[in-house]
Amino acid sequence: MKRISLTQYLVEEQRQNNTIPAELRLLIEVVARACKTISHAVGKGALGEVMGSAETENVQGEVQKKLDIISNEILLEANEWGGHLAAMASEEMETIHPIPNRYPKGEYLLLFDPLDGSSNIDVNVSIGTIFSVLKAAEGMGEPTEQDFLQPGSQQVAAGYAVYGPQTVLVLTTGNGVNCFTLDREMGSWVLTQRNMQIPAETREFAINASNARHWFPPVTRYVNELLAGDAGPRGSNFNMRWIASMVADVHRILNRGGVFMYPADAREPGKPGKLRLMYEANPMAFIVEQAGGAATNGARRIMDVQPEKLHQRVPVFLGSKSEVERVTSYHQA
Ligand code: AHM
Ligand code: MG
Repeated sequence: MKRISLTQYLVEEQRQNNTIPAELRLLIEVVARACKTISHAVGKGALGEVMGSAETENVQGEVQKKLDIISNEILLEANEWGGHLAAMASEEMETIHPIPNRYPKGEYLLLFDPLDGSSNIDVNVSIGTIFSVLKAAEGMGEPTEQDFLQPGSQQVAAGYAVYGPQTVLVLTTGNGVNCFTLDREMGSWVLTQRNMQIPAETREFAINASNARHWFPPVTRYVNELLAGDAGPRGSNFNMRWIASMVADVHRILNRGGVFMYPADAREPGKPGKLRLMYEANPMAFIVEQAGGAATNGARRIMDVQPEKLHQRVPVFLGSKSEVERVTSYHQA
């Protein structure tokens, strides 16, 4: 089988479909290279002195792991000097990171969750990196937080890496979804799945059921119907999976269908769900839609939500279209 590298894929895509300008191609390659470095650090585990807590808190008040901070640094350093970016924003940093004046500036904005699934780092369960690319407004001066507050529909690229038994990179530039596997010996990304499509029908769902007592009625109704199995209104048995790494749950759904939910619940009204719109929900929604699935916040398409804050949280329902449409319709009933 002829191996197609990430570089070759991007160059051909640029030539044939004109969807990837040269600067964006460079950006994606730099992010992919950073993910390779993160994968290496993650893979060292206890041998790399990278495990455990850094004893600091991020802007969300969550205790940071050493690998959260290392991954953030890797992405910042890799992307600073290439000339393709105006600024970056990260789940792990309070405010935006403009490109330092000593480097040339480009027209893109990069957002990332450097290491998603933090609770799984120390227990050797799959974790990953999620990223989203926006275009800076024309004639933008010194970048501000405001420049990042664009709805997900404005994304020009999004992707995630999973550091699991294999390291994979899943990418969209708005022309379908492709998966690349890291060849660890060669150090290169090889195209291994073209035009991924989420199966429309599914018998699998993902939700943290320990929060069931806090759920709002539409979620309770939907999950109860699934749990009722073939004797219930759905007339079919459903299986449940919850990895607690969104990257791994979404990757499973891209490959064999399913629905992923992190709803808002009654615990903290000011905190609608756990996942962040800009670093997690938007890029995953872009990928899922590009693979024929759907992603909503229960009321509307996630990518239509106008962001108000960089670190804003949003309820998430994503995956196979028919299931996402059903649970969304229960919110409107
Ligand atoms: P993180 O970015 O701090 O790792 O949090 C996001 C993660 C998701 O990957 C995952 O779906 C969710 O948190 C799991 O949350 P919980 O521990 O509440 O089940
Ligand atoms: Mg994270």
